[in-house]
Amino acid sequence: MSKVLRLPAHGRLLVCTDLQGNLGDFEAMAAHFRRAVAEDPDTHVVFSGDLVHGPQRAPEDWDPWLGDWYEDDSIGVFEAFLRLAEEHPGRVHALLGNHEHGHVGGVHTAKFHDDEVAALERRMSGALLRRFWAFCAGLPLVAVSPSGVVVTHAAPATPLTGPEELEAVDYKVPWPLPRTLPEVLALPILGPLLWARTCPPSLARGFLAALLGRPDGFVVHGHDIVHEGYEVSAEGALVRLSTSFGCFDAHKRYLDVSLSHRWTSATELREDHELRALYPDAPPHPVWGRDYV
Ligand SMILES: [Mn+2]
Repeated sequence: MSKVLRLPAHGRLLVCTDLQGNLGDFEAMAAHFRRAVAEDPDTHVVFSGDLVHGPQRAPEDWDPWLGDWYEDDSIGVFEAFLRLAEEHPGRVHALLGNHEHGHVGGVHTAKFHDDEVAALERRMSGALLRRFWAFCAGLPLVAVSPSGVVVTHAAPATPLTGPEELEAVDYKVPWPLPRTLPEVLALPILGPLLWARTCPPSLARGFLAALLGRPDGFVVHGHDIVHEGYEVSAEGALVRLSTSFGCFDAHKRYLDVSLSHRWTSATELREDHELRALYPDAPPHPVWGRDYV
């Protein structure tokens, strides 16, 4: 399985980040995708990793930094993803996130359980678990389009000479697994691409040049929460997008871009055109961390 997903130079691309087991948000995204397909059958959707591993907490134990309450349904999201991919062959894609990576040789995350990998695997039947392992092991790391739009899970905080370096990555991290965030980030390529919150413009532009043969375009990534829904950074080389996890419904955003356009910078992205609300009818809500803490 290739680590680099190549998207065509025509049609439309939707990008959705970190769902972390939020089935309601998955269904909202699937509805946007089905509507886009009805308008343009040549539409692709990329889920940029972390489909799984959410909180299982009662509403009274909820924290406001987690956005609107939901209960983890990682298995439901995985099964719904498989159904959507079956419904639209070759058009529904996912990248490896650090949460999927834990199931196939990476560091086990410990956000909502001491070991989220073990906690999810305990809930799966043997047949489902084997299917999930094969799914995770086959996920690409990066999606690339000639339009200049590149999708990663976390920020591309790594030097890169070309796609062959990504193809050579082994998801099985050598033992002992790193234990601290600095140790994780020090893993070549996989550490930054699955865990980095941001990166300087020079690295982002170098990453784009290594994959596109030119330093323009932009990288869209998730992994870290933007409570406002999105943030353009690295002088237009990056847009950090939050479609689901950690946001209130009013702020959740997904990307909807033309693949026939040639993008030079994320500063070209317009609110309500390319940066769209997951829930356009959600009532306004103050932004956590900005309007209140
Ligand atoms: Mn992540």
